[in-house]
Formats: sequence, structure tokens, C-alpha cells
Amino acid sequence: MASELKACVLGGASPGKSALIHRYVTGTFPTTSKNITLGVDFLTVLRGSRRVEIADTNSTQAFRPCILTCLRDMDAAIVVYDVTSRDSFDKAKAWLAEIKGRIPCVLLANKADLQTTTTTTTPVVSAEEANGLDVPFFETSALTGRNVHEAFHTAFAAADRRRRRGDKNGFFSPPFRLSPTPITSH
Ligand SMILES: Nc1nc2c(ncn2[C@@H]2O[C@H](COP(=O)(O)OP(=O)(O)OP(=O)(O)O)[C@@H](O)[C@H]2O)c(=O)[nH]1
Ligand SMILES: [Mg+2]
Repeated sequence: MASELKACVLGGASPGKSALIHRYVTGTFPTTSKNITLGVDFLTVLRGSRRVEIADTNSTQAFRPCILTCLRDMDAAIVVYDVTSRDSFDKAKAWLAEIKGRIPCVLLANKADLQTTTTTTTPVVSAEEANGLDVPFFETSALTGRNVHEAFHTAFAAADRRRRRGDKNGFFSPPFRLSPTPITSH
């Protein structure tokens, strides 16, 4: 079997990272009550003939060292924010500022189902602003499944292309130093 591709799912608190992974892997929305991810959870699934490893993270301050270690080995990052939370967008933006250009990234505006049901409120983040971050951008819903497969596929396809170009296995060619500035905790 071909070698594994590895992708990390990043974002602030509770934008739906675990639910998106659950949707991608099982095709369903998790029915159990919310569990906070502690540190990093790894999950290996088959994508065609390829094994892919997905790292589900809790990207808060306490787990930052653990996430940074994990990122050294990743081929792509799926960065998630909650369309109803400006703060979660700012956290996603901070992660992108650190990792964009080092590894293929996609940005997911999750819980898009909530946006369509609250039509009177102005979006906390405009599509222009999200698109302006210059990474592939998807409005997703782990609840309905909207765009989830497309977003993960885009991340893995970019990771695959990078591997085929002969870039390092994992995107951080040494010496790799992430900024010492911590992502603000939530
Ligand atoms: N309406 C709606 N709710 C969602 C969606 N995705 C996740 N949720 C809910 O949002 C809450 C957080 O989801 P999680 O998947 O646990 O979020 P997380 O990002 O993994 O959270 P942490 O692991 O604590 O960082 C849960 O109550 C989910 O049911 C979505 O697309 N739409
Ligand atoms: Mg989680």
C-alpha cells in the first residue's frame, strides 16, 4: 500500500473540528454529546488505495507544544473556524499566518447551516475576507455534510501533489522554526 498522507485539523475552541472529521470518515454527524479533544487524536482511514492519517487537535495554548510537534510530520492542514464566531476566525487566521507556505492549507467556515437559518444577522466574517487569506476556502457544515468531502479532498490532493513533486515527506524541511509568539489561548 502507498505511503500515508497526513493532515492536521486546526482551529480554535469548538468550531467543529472533530465533527467534520467524523462527517468525512463516517458520512454522519456525531450524535453523542460533545467531547473536548485533548491534545491530538490520530485517526487512520483509507482514501482509495491510500492510507491517510488525520490528526484532530485541540489547538488551545495548553496543547500548543504538542500540536507544533505534530505539525512537523504533516502534509496538509485543514484550518477551521465557526461562522458564528469572529474570535474563532481570528484564531484560524493566526494559525494560517504561521503555517501557510510551509504546507498546503485549506480554510473551512464551518457551521454554515447556522448562517442560513439566521438570515437577519450580518456574517461575522465576510466571504471576501476569508477568501482574502489566499488559501482554498469552503463553507462547510458537519451537520448537513455540505462541502466536507470537497474540502478534505482538496487538502489531500494538494498534499499528494506536493509529495509527488518530491518535497520532503511532511512539509517542514529542516531547519524548521515556528514563531515563538504563542497563539492566544481561548
Ligand atoms: N450546527 C452545527 N453544529 C456543529 C457543526 N459542527 C459541529 N457542531 C457542534 O459544535 C460543537 C463543537 O463540535 P466539536 O466537533 O466537538 O468541535 P471541536 O472543534 O472538535 O471542539 P474542541 O475539540 O473542543 O476544540 C458540538 O456541539 C457540535 O455538535 C455544524 O456544522 N453545524
Ligand atoms: Mg474536538
